[in-house]
Amino acid sequence: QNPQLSYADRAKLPNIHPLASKLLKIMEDKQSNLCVSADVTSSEELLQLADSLGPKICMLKTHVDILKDYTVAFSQKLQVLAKKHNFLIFEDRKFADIGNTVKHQYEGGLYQISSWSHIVNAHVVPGPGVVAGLSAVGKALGRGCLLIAQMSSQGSLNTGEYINTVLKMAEDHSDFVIGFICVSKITDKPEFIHMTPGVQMQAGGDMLGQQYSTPEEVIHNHGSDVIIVGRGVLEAPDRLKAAESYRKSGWDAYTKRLSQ
Ligand code: 5BU
Repeated sequence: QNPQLSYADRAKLPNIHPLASKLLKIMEDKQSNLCVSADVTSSEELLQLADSLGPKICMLKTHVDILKDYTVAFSQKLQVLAKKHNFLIFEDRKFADIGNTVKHQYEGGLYQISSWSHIVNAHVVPGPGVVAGLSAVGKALGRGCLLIAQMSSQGSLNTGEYINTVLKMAEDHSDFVIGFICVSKITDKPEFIHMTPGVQMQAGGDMLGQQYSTPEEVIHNHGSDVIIVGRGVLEAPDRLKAAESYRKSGWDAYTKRLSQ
């Protein structure tokens, strides 16, 4: 049986993507496998969240298209905070079009996502062209992409054979794909990072199909690497305290996994 590699061990693997290595190193250094999903609609509030929760997280996930007041200055301030607190930015854009279109969506438009987001994600439904298109923009900038293997929501259609296709596509583009969005670990290849949304302290769901597992289930039982938490932190009376308790739960589940 393979011994469990630590985040630090994986950061040093010979074939690791530099951005994956950087993230794993951040996780080890900050003892955090927590990504906060900053699903707020004001850029001021998002920046404030990034500054206050920055020390607790390895990554901040955004949906820039829900901001009512996005500006280029906002994206610059966010990058400054990412440097200050040593976290990566992940724009959860879920690209899903032909290569030529996603290339423009990634690089251009109002948001110019490739200029400020370290990581983006994509659905594989269009076939390998979606990754090739994103890679044409992001690779030279040292960016990374996550492929959506499984969604957290009820009735999600990406099951079974779909996941094998995702794996193959990731392996074919390992110079740009650094991992997966998934419910549980889908490959033993330690170069890929598994990230899981749909996390709260209590299992359950919301009224619109979201399904929640606990940090312990996600990291320890299902072998994922990063917990992505939105409302579990955002709707808590004290967001900083909540972020710290998710960081601690995620980290404890990881050290428990390592010690087995
Ligand atoms: P929540 O408030 O913790 O439920 O937010 C989860 C976030 O993760 C939210 O921004 C979703 O858009 C995002 N998400 C998800 O919930 N499930 C998925 O499969 C993917 C993204 Br991909």
